[in-house]
Amino acid sequence: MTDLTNQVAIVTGASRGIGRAIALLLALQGAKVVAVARTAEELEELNAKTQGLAIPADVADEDDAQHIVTETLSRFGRLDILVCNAGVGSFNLLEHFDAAEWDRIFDVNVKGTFLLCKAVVPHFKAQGRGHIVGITSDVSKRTFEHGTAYGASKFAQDALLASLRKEVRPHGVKVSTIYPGLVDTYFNDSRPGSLDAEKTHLKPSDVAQAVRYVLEAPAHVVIDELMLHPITQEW
Ligand code: NJP
Repeated sequence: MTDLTNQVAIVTGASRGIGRAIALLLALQGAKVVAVARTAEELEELNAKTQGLAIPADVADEDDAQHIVTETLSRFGRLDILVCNAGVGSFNLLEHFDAAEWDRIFDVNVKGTFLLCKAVVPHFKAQGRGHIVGITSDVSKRTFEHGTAYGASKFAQDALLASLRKEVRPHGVKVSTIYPGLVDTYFNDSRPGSLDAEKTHLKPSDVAQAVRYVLEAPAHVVIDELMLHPITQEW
C-alpha cells in the first residue's frame, strides 16, 4: 500500500460536497491538503480542521492554476497528488440553454482540469512520480436528457484524462478517473425532479473512500478507472 502520510495533495472544489469529504479523509490519512475553491470562508473553515493550506482560486483561470502549484511548492517543498474535483452543472433542454452557461460549464469542468494538470505535469514528470485523480461522472459514459452541456463537458474531461494517462505513464505518473453516480451534495439542487437522496444517492464520503483506494494502491499498481453508483440507480 502507498502511505499517504506527509504526501502533499491539491484538492480542487474542496469547500463543500465531494471535495470537502476528500480533503478531510486525506488529511486524516496524514496527507498535507491544499484546499482550493473560490469561496475563502468555507476553505478557511475546512483548513482549521485539516491544518494544511487554503488557496482561494478559480480553476478556470490560468494564472490562478499556476499560482496554486507555486504556492504549494513554496509552502511544503513537495507535491505528490492532484485531485481535479471542482465542477459545475446545470440541466435543461438544449433550446433553453444559453451560450454563456455552456461556456461556464466547460470552463470549470474541462478547462479547469486542463489548467491544473498542465501546471502539475512538468513537476510530476521531473520527479518521476505523482498521481492525478479526476472526479468525472457516470455521465462521462452515458447520455441523459437535459444533459447536453454537462454531459458533453464530462465526456470531454474523461477524454482529457484518458489521453493524459497515456502521455504520462511512461514517466511514472498515474492518472485515475472516478465516475460517481448521483451524490448527495448541493450540486443536485439545480436538477429537475425530486429524488429521495437518502435512498438513491451516494454520500460524499463514498467518493472520498474511492479516492483513498486508488491513491493507496501499491506503487506498481495503477487503477485507471473506478465506477461507483448507488444500487438503486438506473444504468
Ligand atoms: O458539487 P458542489 P459536488 N474554481 O457543488 C467548487 C462531480 N459529480 O461536490 O468555488 C474553483 O457541492 C465549489 O466551490 P466555490 C461534479 O461534476 C457530482 O457534488 O466556492 N472551484 C465547490 O467547492 C464535480 O466535478 C455528482 O463555488 C470551483 C465545488 O467546486 C464533482 O463531482 C455526480 C469552481 C463543487 O461542490 C464535485 O461535485 C457526478 C471554480 N471555477 C459527478 N467552480 C453529484 N453531486 O451528484 C466550482 O456524477 N468550484
